[in-house]
Amino acid sequence: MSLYLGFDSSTQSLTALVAEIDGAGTRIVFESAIEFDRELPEYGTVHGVLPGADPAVAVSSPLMWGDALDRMMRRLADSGLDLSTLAAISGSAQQHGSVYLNARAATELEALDPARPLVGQLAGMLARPVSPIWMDTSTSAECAEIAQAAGGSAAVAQRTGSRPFERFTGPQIRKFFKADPVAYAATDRIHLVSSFMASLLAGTHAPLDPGDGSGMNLMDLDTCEWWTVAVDATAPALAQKLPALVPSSAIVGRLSPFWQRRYGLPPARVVAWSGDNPCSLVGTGLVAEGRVAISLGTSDTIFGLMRTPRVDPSGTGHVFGSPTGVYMGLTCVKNGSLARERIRDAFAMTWDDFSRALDAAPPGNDGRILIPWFEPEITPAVAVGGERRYGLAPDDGPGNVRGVVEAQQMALALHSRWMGVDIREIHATGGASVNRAILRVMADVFGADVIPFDVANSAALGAVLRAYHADRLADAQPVEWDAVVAGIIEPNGRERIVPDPRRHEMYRDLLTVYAACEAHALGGPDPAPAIAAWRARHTERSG
Ligand code: XUL
Repeated sequence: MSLYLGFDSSTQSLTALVAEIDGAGTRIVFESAIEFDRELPEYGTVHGVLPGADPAVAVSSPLMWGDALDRMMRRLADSGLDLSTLAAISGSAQQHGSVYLNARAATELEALDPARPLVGQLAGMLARPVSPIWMDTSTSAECAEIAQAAGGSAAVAQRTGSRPFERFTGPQIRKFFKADPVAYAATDRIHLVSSFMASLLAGTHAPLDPGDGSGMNLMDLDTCEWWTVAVDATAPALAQKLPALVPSSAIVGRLSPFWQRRYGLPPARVVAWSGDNPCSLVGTGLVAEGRVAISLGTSDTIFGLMRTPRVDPSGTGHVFGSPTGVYMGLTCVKNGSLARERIRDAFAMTWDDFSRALDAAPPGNDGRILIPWFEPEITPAVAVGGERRYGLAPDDGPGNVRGVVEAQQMALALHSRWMGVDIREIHATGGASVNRAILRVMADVFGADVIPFDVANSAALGAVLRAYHADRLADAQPVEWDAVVAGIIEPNGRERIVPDPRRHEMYRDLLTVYAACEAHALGGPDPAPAIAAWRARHTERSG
């Protein structure tokens, strides 16, 4: 029986999951997380982000991510697990974030001293001390410049799967090149968080997989190669600085001598890392078309597998590569867990209080709407944060709790229509998916069964399963994806949450009100008539 290790390097924490996998089944034998703010306070992050004056800028520390990896490896080595049968390692990482390494990195990654912590040896390899991450919304000018040079937003979307987006790596690279051309010139390799972490494990520059590569506005979705037009439109000499693109199942090396000697680990295969959403696709078992998953994490995302790419004509959604070799559609809402926390903290609630408050306000919230754009939003694009309330008093605890939960689910429903999936079943994952009260709202808004999973971190689970899949492929004993996800992705039938048809009808109607409020918050007409009409219809019905 072999062991497989999967990491999830997310915005706020690093998780490691180890599973024993053989033909008969999968058993999770180790799970641990390092929360950056709490366990690595010396880096000074708040929710995994370095504080700064400009709310549009979001950067984090690549040294902190490396430090967390070193500490997690020690935890694993001290866990008492017999790691001699560790066959392969892969990982998932927050998407879009970039790490800038200088020319010394290539040799220094190979010659790390196992007697010394990783972090001290990493500092000298950085061409830029910070990494812009997916929460950054500061590159609208660069998006416009790239669009113009590459034939327009629609052309970029058609080729790369997404129109130029502020958080995507291409616009971020362009901003860095413009702001600090000297440091840009001294950059030898620009990694995503995923390929950076894989490089640390393998002790050499690791390539990128198409799942994460498609989050850059630089990759041709069709060929899975760099699209020269976008590369040239982004920054000079960029082609030489980008990692190679390889299939998601590629073995990028072996666990380097640094880790072997430092922690007595075996030379396990290192499999290409991918983005957290592509990994979650696998970790929620979505290896066939027709179902979707909703991940309630720092960002809330809705995604599903696509056999052929259908690009979003409205420009809000994305098509990424799927680790299974086809495509996935995704919509990302930025005001996810931090917006829920904002409301919870404003009323000094625990999560149990939050669930009780949600149940204390009526479904539909009497037509009162909260637009929870506490921070600048991605979907729809909102450059300056600021929440809006329609008929909702700011001091009404249950009303605001229901307001934030309903708004988030309605936003996901509204902005995922472009995927064209008739949603009958939703696989729920991410930290907040343990909250059944939230999942009930999800079921009612979508009119779909919601299936929660025992393993909330589907991204780390997806990384474990990808490691297993690639390892078997490398041994010329390939396992079909259906078989890889069978067993572990057995939805827990007992907990399936079934929608209430009457409530779903009500939410379908409320969705038009929500859309009117969103449109108003973006500068459109007053939604008061839509709200009043909804109230009249629903008071009549319940009266
Ligand atoms: C997806 C996105 C986020 C990050 C962080 O496009 O920006 O979901 O991957 O999790």
